[in-house]
Amino acid sequence: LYLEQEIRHALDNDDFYMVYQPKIDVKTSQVTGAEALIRWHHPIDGFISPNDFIPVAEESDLILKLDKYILDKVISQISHWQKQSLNVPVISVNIPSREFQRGDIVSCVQHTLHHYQVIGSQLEIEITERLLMDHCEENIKILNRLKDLDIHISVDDFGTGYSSLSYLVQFPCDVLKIDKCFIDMLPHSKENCQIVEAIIMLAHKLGKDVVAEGVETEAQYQYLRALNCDQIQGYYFDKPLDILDFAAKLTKCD
Ligand code: G
Ligand code: G
Ligand code: NA
Ligand code: MN
Repeated sequence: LYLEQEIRHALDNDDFYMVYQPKIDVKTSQVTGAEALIRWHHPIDGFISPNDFIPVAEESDLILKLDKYILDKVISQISHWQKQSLNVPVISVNIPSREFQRGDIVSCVQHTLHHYQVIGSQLEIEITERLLMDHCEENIKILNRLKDLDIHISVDDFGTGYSSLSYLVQFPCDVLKIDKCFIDMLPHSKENCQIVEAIIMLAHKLGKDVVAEGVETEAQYQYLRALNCDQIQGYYFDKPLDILDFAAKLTKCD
């Protein structure tokens, strides 16, 4: 209950902020995307991980408020960078699967994009594999409405859940993100190599792009490059960056 009250307080005080972790195009080595991740320095307790407070928010309707807050922060930031004539890549936001069942994600996103005059194709929503299973028909409708707004959809932590391949085929998603746990053991574990290779082939056959997350070494990067993985996200290139450091990576429009 303490944490729940503190989250409410932090929302009112605007104590959260977002950091942005670049996604690198394997072929061109350019930053072609970024994942927005929330951070919180509590005035007394110090840094609190989203691993600790997101689940608390998810237990109540607080998550709906938090997601609106995050969407507002990220979309206003995109607009701000664009006003500085920066080439802003596609920015992704994590939306927990409960949001799809309880909140009105589509109208919230649509309203916020319109408010800041940002086009839908600037935004990506990272959903979890769990969403592919829960409330399947309903969720497909919602994802299709997001796609109608030109928003990209990616499936996060792919390979760790229990999505069946038939759901994957039905789902209107553009990107699969291979979970870090498979990347960690590359290229030494033969099994993990086979899994990663199979996911990349599957994704490409389905017309989807693949992002490898948690890439930390040159050897992992080279291996993924050889397998034709599309994008890389991980400490090997960049940690999540604050807004100034991230903006410094972007080129200017001419
Ligand atoms: O960035 P970090 O490794 O600390 O994130 C820890 C966990 O918290 C990850 O599972 C990540 O997906 C989640 N997380 C980070 N930022 C957000 C956010 O803005 N919204 C949601 N729903 N989850 C987030
Ligand atoms: O659950 P999700 O995939 O959204 O979580 C992403 C989390 O992974 C973020 O908290 C981010 O800080 C973390 N992360 C990103 N790249 C790396 C990496 O190379 N190594 C480690 N250990 N964590 C990473
Ligand atoms: Na994510
Ligand atoms: Mn992930």
